[in-house]
Amino acid sequence: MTDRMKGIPRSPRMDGSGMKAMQIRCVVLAGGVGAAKFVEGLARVADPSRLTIISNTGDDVELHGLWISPDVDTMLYTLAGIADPDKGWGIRGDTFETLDALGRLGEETWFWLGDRDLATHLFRTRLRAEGRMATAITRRIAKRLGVCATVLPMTDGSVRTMVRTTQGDLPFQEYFVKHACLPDVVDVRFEGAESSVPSPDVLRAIESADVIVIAPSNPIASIGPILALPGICHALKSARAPKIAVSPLVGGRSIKGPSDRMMSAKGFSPDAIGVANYYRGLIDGLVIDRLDVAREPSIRTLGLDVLVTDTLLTSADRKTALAKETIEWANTFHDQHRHSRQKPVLC
Ligand code: FO1
Repeated sequence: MTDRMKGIPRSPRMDGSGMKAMQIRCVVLAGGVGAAKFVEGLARVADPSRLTIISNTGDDVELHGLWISPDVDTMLYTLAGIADPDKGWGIRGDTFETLDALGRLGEETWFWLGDRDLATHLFRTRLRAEGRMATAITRRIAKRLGVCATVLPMTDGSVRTMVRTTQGDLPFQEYFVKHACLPDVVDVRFEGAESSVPSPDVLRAIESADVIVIAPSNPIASIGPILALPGICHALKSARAPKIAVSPLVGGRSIKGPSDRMMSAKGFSPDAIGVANYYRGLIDGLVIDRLDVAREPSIRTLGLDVLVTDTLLTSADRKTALAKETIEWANTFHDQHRHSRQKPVLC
C-alpha cells in the first residue's frame, strides 16, 4: 500500500486498517524528514489528539523577508497529509513560479520555496509582526491545516544552529542546502540557546507524557538544539515517562544527511553506539536497526536497553510498524522501573 493511500487518520479512534489507536500521551522530540516519517506512522497507531511533537527550530531561516520554520512545517504538512512524498519536505504538487520570478529579480533562489508553501511563510511572518509567539502561530496553522496532533516549536525564543566548517561558519540551511553539506564540519553550536527557554507547553507536555520518544533525527543538528535549551534535560530526567530514542544511524552511517559527520565532529562515533553515548543518561532504551545487531552488546554495557528491528522507513507499512513496536516496547518500561540513573553526557 502506498503512503498516499494510507492517509493520516483524522479520527482519534481508528486508523485505516481498523487497528485500535493506542490511548497514550506520547511526546516526540523531532526535527527533519526522518522524524516526520516516524510521526506519520505514530499518528496511525496512537491517538493523534494525544500526540505532541516538540519540534526543532534551530533550522529556522529568514529569506525574502519571510520567517521560515522548515522542521515545524515538514511535521505539519506530513500530519496534514499534504507533504511532498518524494522530497519529504514542502507541499505535494507545489509549483515554483514565485521563486522563478524572484530569481528574475536577482534574488537568491537556492532555498526552494513552493508557491503554496510560501502562503505558510507569509501567514507566519504576518502573525509574528503582529507580536504573536511561535507556539500560538503554529497552533493556528495546525488548526487551519486540520492537524489533530499538537506541534510545539521547542521555544518561543530565537535559536540558530550554526555549523563551523573548514570554509567558515554557516547558518544551518546555508550549510545543508546552499552548500549541499559539502564543507567539512568542525563544530555545531546553537546560538541563542542559553538565553532562550522551552515554552511552558513544552515543559507541561514532557511532564505529563506517558511515553517520550526521540525520533530518528540528526542527534546533533535536530535534537541538539532542543536539548541545549535550559531546563529541558532536567524536565526529561524528571519525567515519569519511559524515554526511548530511535537511532538515525544505520550500519555506521546516516541514512540521509550529515548526522554521521556531525557526530564525528562532536567526538561521538558515527554509529548506533555513538547515538547511545550521546543520549546516555537521558533515555532508557535505544531502537537500532537489524544491521547493527553486532553493536547491541556495547550499547547494553552503557546501561541502555535495546530493541533491534527494521528501522528504515521506506513504506507506509514500515512507518506504522516501527512506531507500533517502539511504543509497545516503551510501555514495557512502565512495569520494569528501569529508568537510567546515569549522569547524562549532554547536560
Ligand atoms: N531542503 C533541501 O534540500 N533543499 C531545499 O531547497 C529545501 C527547501 C525547503 C523549503 C521549505 C521547507 O520547509 C524545507 C525545505 N528543505 C529543503 C528541507 C530543509 O532544509 C530540511 O528538512 C531541514 O531543515 C533539515 O532538518
